[in-house]
Order: sequence, then structure tokens, then C-alpha cells
Amino acid sequence: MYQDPLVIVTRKLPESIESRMGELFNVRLNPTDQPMDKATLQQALEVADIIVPTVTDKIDAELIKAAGPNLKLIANFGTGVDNIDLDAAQDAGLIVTNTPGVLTEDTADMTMALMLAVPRRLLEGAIFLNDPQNSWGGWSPTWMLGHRLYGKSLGIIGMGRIGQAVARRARAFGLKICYHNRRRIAEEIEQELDASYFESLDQMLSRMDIISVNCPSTPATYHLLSARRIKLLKPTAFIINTARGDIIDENALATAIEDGAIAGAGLDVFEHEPEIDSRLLHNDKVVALPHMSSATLESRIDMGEKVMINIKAFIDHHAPPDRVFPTSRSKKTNV
Ligand code: 8YV
Repeated sequence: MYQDPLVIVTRKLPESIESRMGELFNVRLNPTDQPMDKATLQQALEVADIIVPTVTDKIDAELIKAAGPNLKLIANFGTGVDNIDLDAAQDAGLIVTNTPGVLTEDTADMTMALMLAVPRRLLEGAIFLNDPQNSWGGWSPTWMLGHRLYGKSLGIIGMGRIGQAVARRARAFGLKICYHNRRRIAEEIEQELDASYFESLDQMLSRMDIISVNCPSTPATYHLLSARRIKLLKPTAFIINTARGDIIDENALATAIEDGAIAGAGLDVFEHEPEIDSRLLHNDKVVALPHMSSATLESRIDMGEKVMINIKAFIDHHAPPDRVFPTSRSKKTNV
């Protein structure tokens, strides 16, 4: 007897998405939201036709090899697909889809929030007032002085959708926009953003006041901000990362902040999430957030809609719209 393809969702999704999925598909949900360990993920991959993983599910080559014969589609709930071994997936004949475009504006907003929070000491001020041990004596001309954003140079690494959305916002704050990307963006967008292209990442790093990391995590961008490159930054520079933790050598970053080699960092992502180098926590020079740049109800619903569209297209024997390869497969060209 024909059975509808089994869709397994690894984490709890917004209510409206789960109920629509229940109407559309033969779906197995995760009401507890407990992240799946490797053995549980393996069991899911053994029986599923379609799996809906998130950034917390590492679908490596070993798991893909051990997957059951029914598995055909990995419909990732997220834009970044660094949690999936794409080469192994493609070699196994699987389709991988993601959810591009719908988290762009939220992620860019949070990038700006961190860009303001760190130089202007927003968290320090808020923590001071919230601490019952402190009593505020009133305004002082020399207290809580931060650094001005207006007129400073912002170097964006990765000028895709999110990088451009950050540039648009940053222009309104009076920042000078520079960028490094695997290739130069279209001239009309450069003009609209008044953005200067740096072919050399090293040269850009040595000249900027703020660096914003907005490229995907791929084998080519692993530790792109290496210990050597972090040393190129000005001691007054700030780093903002709302992309992926492993694009920066976290140990080298924590050392640079500790040594005063750079002025501070605003970080939403970490190299070994959920573990964080302790030197980056409880540090006045760092604003650290728990991977929440895209965490709005609106974006999660839009992401869920995209996932459903991809699954529905696949089940109806159409090409899912957000297929990841062959375009993202190249190891060389992803900044
Ligand atoms: C998501 C993200 O929340 O979509 C992405 O790439 O980084 C996140 O903001 C997460 O990946 C969900 O899987």
C-alpha cells in the first residue's frame, strides 16, 4: 500500500508551521524541542524520506552514508548549510534545500544593534543600572565614554544579501562602506551603497574601524579571520560577527581582545556552539548573544513556509525552488 513520504522535523517549529505541516504531510514533529544526538539523528535518517534539520543537527558524511534508502531530500530550516556535508549529500544523490532571503533584514538589524552596542557601551550602561549593588550618582562629562560611529569605516566581509542589507543601514548611520567579496558586485549596487571594493582582504582589514562578517561558512571561509589576519586590524577596531563562528579563529580573537590588540567585538555566533571561550563572556569589550540574529517570529514563520514549499514541490515531482547545489558546492569561491 502506498504511504505518504515520511517527513521528520528535528526541532520544534512555530505552532502555525507545525499545524500546516500536519495538514500537508505525513510528518513526525519534535514537541519537546530536545536537540537530537547523533544516534537519534541516525535513526531519523534511517526511516525518513525527507528530513528537516537545523543548524544544531550536524549531518556529516558518516550519517549520510548510514541513511536509509528512502531518504531523498534534506530540507534545511535555515539559510546556512554548513551543518550538512554537501559533498557527501550530492554524492549520495540527495537534494538539499535551504531558506534564503527571509532572514536577511532581521540579521542585518541585529548586526547594526551589535555595531552600536559595542562602541557605545550599551550593555555596560544597562548592566550598571540593573545591578542593585550600584547607585547611579547622575550624569558625568567623562563617564561611560564610548566611540563615535559616524564617519568611521566599515569593512563588510561577504557582500551577499545580508552584507548589502547591512551596508544600506550603515550608510544611514554615516559609515563609509567598504567590502571584500569573492567577486565585485554589480556597479549599480556599488553606486547605490557608495561602497568601495577591496580585492585584498588583508588591505581592507588594516584600514577599517569596524569589520562585519557576513559571508557563509564554507571550507574556504574557515578561519578566514585567522590569528595572522586579526593582527592586521587597528587596535581601535571592532569586529562584528552575525554569520558563523568558525569564520573567525575564536581563540585568536579572544587573545586579541584580552591583549588590547583590538578594541572589542559584537558576537552572535561562536566557533563551538553552544560552548563559548570564557574570555569572551563577562568582558566589557564584548557583547555576546546566543545566536539570535534571525530570531523573530516573522522570520521563523517565513522559514517554515519556505521549507514547506520545498517539500511540496519535491513530493509533487517538481524541482524545489531553494536547491543548494550545484551552485554552493565549490570549495574555492565562497567569500
Ligand atoms: C538560523 C542562521 O536560526 O539560517 C541561518 O543560516 O544562521 C540562523 O539564524 C539557524 O540556522 C536555523 O537553522
